[in-house]
Amino acid sequence: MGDLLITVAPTGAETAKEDCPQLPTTLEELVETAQRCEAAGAGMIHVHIRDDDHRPTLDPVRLEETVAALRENTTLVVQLSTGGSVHDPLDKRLAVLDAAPDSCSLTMGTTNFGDDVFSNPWPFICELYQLSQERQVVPEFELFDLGHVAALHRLLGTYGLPFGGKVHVDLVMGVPGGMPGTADALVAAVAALPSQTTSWSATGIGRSTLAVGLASLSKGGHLRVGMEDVLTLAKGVPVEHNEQLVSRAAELGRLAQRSPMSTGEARSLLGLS
Ligand code: KMH
Ligand code: ZN
Repeated sequence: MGDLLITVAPTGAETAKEDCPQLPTTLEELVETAQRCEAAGAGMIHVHIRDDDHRPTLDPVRLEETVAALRENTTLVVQLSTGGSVHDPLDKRLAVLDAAPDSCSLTMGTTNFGDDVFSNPWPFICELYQLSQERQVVPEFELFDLGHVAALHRLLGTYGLPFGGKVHVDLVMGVPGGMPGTADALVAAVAALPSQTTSWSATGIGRSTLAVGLASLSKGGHLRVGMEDVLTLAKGVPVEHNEQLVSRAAELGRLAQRSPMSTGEARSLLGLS
């Protein structure tokens, strides 16, 4: 029996292929990545897709093809990003649910995102949440800041539990503009989570990845890793494949006497089975 959910976020929307040729941006690369990450211990994949020029897209046909290909070639829980890139309009982000993924990300507030703004106005959050309930898609609540924890209390208090009845949260820490990627911030965020929360994971952006991962394990949380969040294994050592990050997460888990969940166990954790 596994008790550690490892989510892999292999691509993201912020890194350019020309700056990082090993970033999986084509469907073939994504499927190959997903298969190797599943074998290394991942239970869920958080997906951003790219167009033929490797630029972020929310093209509905591509999204559907991606969900189908991942289902055909892996048993991972398929989570589509509704965050997209900082330049994606809200209507296209809502339309992501048309691709009928198992899960979708749902960010609980607007955040300064480096020099950009990641826009998540309250009415958009409410519309996306209600749509996820209607379409029977399990949301993962992305919290970039302590204010987002308060917004999650408000959302659950207003609209009730998600489809499947489980509340899974992911703390995204260390974005320039959000909460820092530190153990102290993680402890504060976890202490403030709504009582309805059934599971939570954390990811630390860039060099905060290890501090956040270790803090999460020591507080009983789950892990998200991947090239969306970090591009080096150590200073000056680039990640060559997402599998390395998943394997390292599984190894950290083993040291903490946790073992990776199977994809079936991940589905029950998230209320998908
Ligand atoms: N690309 C970021 C602006 C999500 O996937 O839901 C937003 C993001 C969050 O990656
Ligand atoms: Zn994302």
